[in-house]
Amino acid sequence: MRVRDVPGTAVVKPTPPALMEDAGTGLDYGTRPDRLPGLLTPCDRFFVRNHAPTPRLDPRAWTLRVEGAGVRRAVDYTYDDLWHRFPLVSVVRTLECAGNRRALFAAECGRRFDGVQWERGAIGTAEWTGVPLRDLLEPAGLTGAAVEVMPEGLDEGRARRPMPLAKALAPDTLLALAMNGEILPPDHGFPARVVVSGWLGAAAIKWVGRIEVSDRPLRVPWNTDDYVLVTPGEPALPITSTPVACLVELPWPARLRSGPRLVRGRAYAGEDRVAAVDYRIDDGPWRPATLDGPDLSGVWTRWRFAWDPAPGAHVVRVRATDEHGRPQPDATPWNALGYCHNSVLPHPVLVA
Ligand SMILES: Nc1nc2c(c(=O)[nH]1)N[C@H]1C(S)=C(S)[C@@H](COP(=O)(O)O)O[C@H]1N2
Ligand SMILES: [Mo]
Repeated sequence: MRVRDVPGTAVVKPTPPALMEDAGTGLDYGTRPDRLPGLLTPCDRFFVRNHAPTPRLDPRAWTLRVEGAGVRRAVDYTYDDLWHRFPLVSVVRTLECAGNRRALFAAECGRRFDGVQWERGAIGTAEWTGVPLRDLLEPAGLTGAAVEVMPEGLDEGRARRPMPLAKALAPDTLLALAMNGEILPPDHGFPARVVVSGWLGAAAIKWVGRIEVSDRPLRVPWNTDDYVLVTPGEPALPITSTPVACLVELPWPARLRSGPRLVRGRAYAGEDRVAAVDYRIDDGPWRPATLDGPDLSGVWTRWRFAWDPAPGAHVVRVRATDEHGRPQPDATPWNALGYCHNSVLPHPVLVA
């Protein structure tokens, strides 16, 4: 229930260019890849993807309702209930927008895609603290007919995206109340947002006010029209886990001083683990980078390699491979909405 109709602000937190890249919509900001201090992305620079302005919700009047044909009774929770009636768990999980790198996908295929023109910054990792979704569903009495679980947001447009019951019951599917040890910031879903380990960002519904448990598969815009892979002659495929890719912690293009240095970055493979990261300088051989962990699904892993570049223009390529032996491709198969781009990127580096 939306209680106090204070008009939303497009994005509440400051989004200075020193930390964030403006995606040009007024609602969406990426994290600058060269401003990542540690494993976790601090809240002040975590990317924001808003389909509508950030709503300002009053936690004293906010309630969460669990209902639907897949439960015996509807249950309402207050903000206080969430904090005090359940054991809270904390998990570190990465969130990546399925449209991350769309602008680079367009450059690769030579044609523009509709949608937010993301560079590389629509990905971040936080420690999320909250209540496992299964603990919130249980008091409503799941029936044997329950099939899908669909959190719904209180923003304009009521963002919603269903998941199968099994994913909703996974111990690391949470209704998060805090992010990196702080009360969830308004832009990231205060008072409560869902975290769905390894899945595209769109499943991580912010400003949740209702959770529907259905007795049949649900079709909503976010699994029919958006957040689907559309290719000619094929049925639209809803995106769940995102494919292996990596992020180099350098601006694009990068300008470096000569002299030995470490090149650092992260690799992420959605619900899969990252098995290896290799790098290549110009036309040189592929060599293994060092993985610094963590070695977990649903979380990016850090990697590094040492480089002592000669002055001049260079191209650095980094390629991650997931635990099933699938490497990042040289080119991503085209899909109409420009999702899930994970090609190896030719990173331009100019060394003075
Ligand atoms: N209610 C609501 N939830 C939402 C969205 C939204 O616009 N409204 N955007 C989704 C998308 S597409 C992404 S990628 C993530 C972004 O989360 P963040 O803004 O906390 O980084 O939130 C998801 N949850
Ligand atoms: Mo997204």
